[in-house]
Amino acid sequence: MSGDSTKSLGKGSSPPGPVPEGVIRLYSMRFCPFAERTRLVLKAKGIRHEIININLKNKPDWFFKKNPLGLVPVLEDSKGKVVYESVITCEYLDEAYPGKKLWPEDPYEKARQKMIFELSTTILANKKTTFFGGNSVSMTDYLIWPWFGLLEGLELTDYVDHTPKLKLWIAAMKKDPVAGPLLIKPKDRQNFFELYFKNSHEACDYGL
Ligand SMILES: N[C@@H](CCC(=O)N[C@@H](CS)C(=O)NCC(=O)O)C(=O)O
Repeated sequence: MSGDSTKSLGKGSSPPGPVPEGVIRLYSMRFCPFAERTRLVLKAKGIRHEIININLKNKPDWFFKKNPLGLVPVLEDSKGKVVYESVITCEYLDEAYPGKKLWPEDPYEKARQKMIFELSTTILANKKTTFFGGNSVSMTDYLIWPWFGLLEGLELTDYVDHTPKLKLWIAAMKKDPVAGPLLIKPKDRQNFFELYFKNSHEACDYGL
């Protein structure tokens, strides 16, 4: 799994070569919560992958051929198949690759978890289990988690003090061997935002 911490490719860069056989490529950006969803699923399922970071403040022209919207995350495989939109990439990886299933196999259970995902903010405070889908981590947790990292970065976590169940979930996610290590230090995220909102071409490579 290479590329998580490599410098981003920007305007004027050459397009990367073909994706090696047996590997899936993720076009990402280190501070993007949407791309973090896909990175969590790749890691949770143990999928061999490489990451190419894109400079979102100075995008390469070739990137629009991967995703006409110019957004990360985007997946590309060795056959040239491309998938974008974070929830779609996560669902695709879960269905197309073996390993731990992050959505339940049972159609009703899956529908139920998707309803929980849609209603997550309301359900957060009232849930009865540690994780959203039960007592172990599942897709819903990974889809929601990046936004909590973001709140930490913005030092907006005070409201969690009034929702003990949410507090327990955050503590459990921080201990998860997939999600915990991907958490970005609040200071790094703040410094990234400062550059990003100044439209600095250096923002996406902050800290490298
Ligand atoms: N709906 C998209 C949103 C993705 C998105 O907004 N990604 C941001 C980075 S966090 C992006 O690529 N921004 C570049 C831009 O807005 O030009 C998804 O879920 O994948």
